[in-house]
Amino acid sequence: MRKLELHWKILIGMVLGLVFGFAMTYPEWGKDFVVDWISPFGTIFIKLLKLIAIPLILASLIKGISDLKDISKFRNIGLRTIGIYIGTTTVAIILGLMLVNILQPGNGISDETIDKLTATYASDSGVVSKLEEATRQKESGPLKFLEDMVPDNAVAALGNNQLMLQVIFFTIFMGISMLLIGEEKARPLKNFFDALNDVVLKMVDLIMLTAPLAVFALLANVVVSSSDPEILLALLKYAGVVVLGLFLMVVFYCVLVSVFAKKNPFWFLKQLSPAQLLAFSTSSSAATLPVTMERVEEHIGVDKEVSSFVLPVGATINMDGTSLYQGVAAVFIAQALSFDLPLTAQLTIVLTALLASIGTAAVPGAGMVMLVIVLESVGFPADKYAIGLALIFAVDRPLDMLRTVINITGDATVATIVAKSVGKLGEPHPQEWDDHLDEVR
Ligand code: DAS
Repeated sequence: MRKLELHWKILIGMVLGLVFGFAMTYPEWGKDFVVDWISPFGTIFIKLLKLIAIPLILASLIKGISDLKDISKFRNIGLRTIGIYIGTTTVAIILGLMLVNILQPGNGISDETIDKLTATYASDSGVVSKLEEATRQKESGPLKFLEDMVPDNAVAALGNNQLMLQVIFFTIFMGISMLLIGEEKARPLKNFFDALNDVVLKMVDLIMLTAPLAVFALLANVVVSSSDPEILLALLKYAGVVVLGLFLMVVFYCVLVSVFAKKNPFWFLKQLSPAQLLAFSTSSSAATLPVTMERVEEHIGVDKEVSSFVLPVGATINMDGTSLYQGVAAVFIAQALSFDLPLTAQLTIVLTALLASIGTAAVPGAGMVMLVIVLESVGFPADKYAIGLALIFAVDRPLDMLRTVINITGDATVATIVAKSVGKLGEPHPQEWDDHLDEVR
């Protein structure tokens, strides 16, 4: 049988995981069996990917900057990247607000559904923990994220996935300093990071060989943990508006790739698909980052000098899917609870959803935490936050999976068009994952 490409194996693992998950919803022991004996394989996979995300950022960013040989090029790439990130996120939020105002998903919700959702979820530990996290975020000042970016302990920063921005800051600082001391003096350190980069990419390949089993476990767990179908049905219109917006964002990215990178958008999506499947399965941009980098560099042809900066920064601050979702969710909750949101308030949402998506951590469910910041910005009554989150909690996990796919697709799109704009978009040089099997046998 022709050797199946890995992303087909991943897709098969996902489908089997969904089928197995549904099957396990029937026997009463089914959910516990999946949670206790299947789900851990998915958790281990996510931990492995997040484990190597930090050394990969460190090695590839140092290599990327030191290969530049000229700091002005780095500044050029950095400014273009941040500018386009802000642009695509703003488009996402405005698109979301247009759709939720036109389709009005919140005005169709009946009072008994609102009462049922409130009774079921308002005091749910998932909602309560998100409200507590949002309070902690709110108590910090507007420049807290800038302050947090500077680590006071390089080793600790390297060891903590949540503070990926700190690692990026430390690595950029170190890379620029390497450029300043001159190529000769920095060579031993550059050779070390070049080798580290190759080793870590090999580790990504090896971890990816377990991906089919991991996504099987992750999807089975999502199914057994989902809410009852009746509630999902009540929120179908709201979920439909988010999904429609996310789909239109993919169309937007296809236009950008076609016009500015001169690449066939369907070819682009196919090359990126393994990373998108992982983003869907893991709901974590951070966990998916090593695979996004591997796909963008080796299968789309973006030079490391661009991808090593654009993708790690994008995984932490560029979340177009999340920002669109936050715009839709905020207005949906206001509609459902008859809280009036004039146009001026919605313009405020554009700014706060942009900032909220920058501050959203690249981990599952983080987008819902920052939604509270958006609600507060438009004067939504604080005593109704729990009810508001309760209205959308039941469908948040599948929507989180989809918005994470859009988040990493947006990052890959920007990396591709920035690379093209600075002449660093070459030919793909794919190293198929399975090819490494022969080497390690
Ligand atoms: N799951 C987040 C991510 O990793 C996005 C979100 O929670 O909205 O991109």
